[in-house]
Amino acid sequence: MAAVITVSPLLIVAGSASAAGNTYYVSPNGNDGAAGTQAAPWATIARAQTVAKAGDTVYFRGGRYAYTRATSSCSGQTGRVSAIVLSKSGASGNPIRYWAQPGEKPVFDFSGMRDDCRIKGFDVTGNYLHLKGLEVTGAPQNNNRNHESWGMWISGNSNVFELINTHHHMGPGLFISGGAGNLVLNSDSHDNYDSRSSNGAGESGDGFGSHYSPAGSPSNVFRGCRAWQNSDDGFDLIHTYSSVLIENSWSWRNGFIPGTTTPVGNGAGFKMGGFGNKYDAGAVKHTVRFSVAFNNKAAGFYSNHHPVANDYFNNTSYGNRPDFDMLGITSSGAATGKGNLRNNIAYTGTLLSNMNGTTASNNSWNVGVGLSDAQFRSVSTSGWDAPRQADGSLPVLPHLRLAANSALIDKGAAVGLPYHGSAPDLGAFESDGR
Ligand SMILES: [Ca+2]
Ligand SMILES: [Ca+2]
Repeated sequence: MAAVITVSPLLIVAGSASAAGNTYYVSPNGNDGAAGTQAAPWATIARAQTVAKAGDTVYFRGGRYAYTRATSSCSGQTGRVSAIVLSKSGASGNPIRYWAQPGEKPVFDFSGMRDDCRIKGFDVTGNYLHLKGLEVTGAPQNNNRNHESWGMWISGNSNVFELINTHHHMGPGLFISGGAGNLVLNSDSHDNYDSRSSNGAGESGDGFGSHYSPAGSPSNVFRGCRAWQNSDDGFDLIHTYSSVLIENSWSWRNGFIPGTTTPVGNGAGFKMGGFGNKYDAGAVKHTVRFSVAFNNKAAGFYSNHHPVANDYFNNTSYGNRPDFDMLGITSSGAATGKGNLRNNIAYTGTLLSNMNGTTASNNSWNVGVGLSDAQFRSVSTSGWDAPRQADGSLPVLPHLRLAANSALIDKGAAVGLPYHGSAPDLGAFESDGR
């Protein structure tokens, strides 16, 4: 049945005529035979997708959307199935929006799925989609013959994932596989642990990943994201051929069984590329800036045998082992330091590894300042998972921000990014210049 809708006025957007979209509703108490209106919502995102088109908005009412079976059968115990497939695309400047009803919390819960193969919770193959405010949890491994399942798998392009809270999957929380030009904005991925992986428990439970994107394709961007208590890495960029930008993001306590101090997976805060310890001529430069890693099992910032020097600008690494590990690889396969490091702070933990071969200046270890807790307003490692600000950006905490009289203020080098005062400060948080 077609939904009863109100036709909105036409808008002129960026020189092209574009109809303001229609609005639909989905509720855990809805019915896919209903009209899809606020008064008579649908029950499933799949039903909404059959109707929604570019420019439309689908609102999800709060509550639990529980899934027990995939859209197809497992081809075998190592096959792949999906609970939700978003294959219908929006258009440039005119996405299909799948948004939480403002003030409400829709939870997509895959923990009840019993499919005996690898499971994708969300399988996003479409382009120009905007998902916002959705909580995604529980993608299971129902056998021990695979490396992981996935909370969200993205092979589409030019999508926005905003205010996503993806957690407690038996595999990565959000995994971009071949997609390009996607923006992951103000999202959290945590407590992911693939306890039944065939290559070892916990070895694939990353928070966020970007992998396999083709050479020359637009960057995937992670901005304002947090990854914590994931069994493998917080952010992982292994095996990708298009540049990735990570900024204003935090990563902590990865590499342990969630909620414990028992080590399991790799445990890097930001794993910035690499190709399985091999040289690859297709490698490109990635960037991580204004980001914080602390108390990860292994490196806070890790080059992971990447063949190209990444840019590491204005990051703070605290209590990692080590804080910066710049292990790269030469074209002949030899180990060497690779990285361009400016304005970073390494404090506590084991600081630095594989720096020979990098270009590093104006970092905390270069400027002749003895670090102590007094350089910071706070060195607390609690509360980093606090609620976000009203606009979705990260909470403002005193932790690892520079004290008013810190000797690290204005000690940085200009790298083409905004700053206050006479020069950039060191670390992830620029002080106000006074
Ligand atoms: Ca990983
Ligand atoms: Ca400054």
